[in-house]
Amino acid sequence: MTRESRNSSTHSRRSFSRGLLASGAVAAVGGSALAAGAPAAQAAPARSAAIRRAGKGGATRRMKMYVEKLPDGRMGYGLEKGKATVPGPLIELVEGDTLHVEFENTMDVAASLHPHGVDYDIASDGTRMNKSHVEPGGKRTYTWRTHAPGRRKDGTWRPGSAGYWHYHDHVVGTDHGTGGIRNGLYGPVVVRREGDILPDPDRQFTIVFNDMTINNLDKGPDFEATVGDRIEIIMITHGEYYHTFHMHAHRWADNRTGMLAGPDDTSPVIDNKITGPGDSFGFQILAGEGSGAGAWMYHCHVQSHSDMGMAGLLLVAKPDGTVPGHDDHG
Ligand SMILES: [Cu+2]
Repeated sequence: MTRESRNSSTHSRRSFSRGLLASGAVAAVGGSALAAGAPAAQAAPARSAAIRRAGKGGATRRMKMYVEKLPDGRMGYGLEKGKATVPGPLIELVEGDTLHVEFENTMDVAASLHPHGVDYDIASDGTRMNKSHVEPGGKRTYTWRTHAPGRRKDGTWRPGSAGYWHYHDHVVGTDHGTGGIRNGLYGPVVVRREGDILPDPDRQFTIVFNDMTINNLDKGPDFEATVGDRIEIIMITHGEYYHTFHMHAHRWADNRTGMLAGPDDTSPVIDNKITGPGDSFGFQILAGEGSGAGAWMYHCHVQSHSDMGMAGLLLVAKPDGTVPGHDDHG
């Protein structure tokens, strides 16, 4: 676990979000939804009135992924050598896309990349049990495929790949990756369906409840937005405990997208969700909708857990940049 101050964790997370947009390496992958039919996504202002939607899938994409030991003892996945982060980089796909991940293990222990939610054959499982892990200094290409929903030959309905998923190590420490996950080897995957509404491009936040930490930090992290931003939260749980994820002043639908499709969508609307190891979900909110700017808490709602630090802030600024209730911003 690291001891970063609240402010530095905010800063690093923001830099990471912005880095995603600027990075050519990610543009090929993280920008897949943007590249496939969304108009002028990167140039759109934070509070653009225009809704951007995911385009058509079917692309073949390649990315490099490095697994590294960080100086503070954590482990991380990164798109470039020396740039590993906890959580690892966000991988976005559209149903129909195929992704080849050229994976390199720079550590002195074997490691892997094991995905949830996508289609892959046994060679891309990322476990030692079927020899799809990567030895120290080794490389391997993992291939993930995705598909749109449709009717099977037998008449039953096959769900598509779209959803809020994740990846993690399955090798470090034990054959279940217990040591890797504990040290930070996890990250988010979002698979869109054509037509899905896309969030503001630099307002995607990954929150991982891992044992008694959030993102392997002792406190926070905090996330920054401006009133009206279309934020996407990707929430993943790992480790030993069950938690409840709660966000102040914002609600979401308990379904695939976290949003209601229309007036007849009967999905439950919630602001608190029980979540256990290996679970993931996500949703979009408009920052401060109905409640305004402020330092809005999010936290585990198991009282002893939040008391022990499983809490952070969604800092929703007014258009002038100030955050009511937050000292750092006056
Ligand atoms: Cu908890």
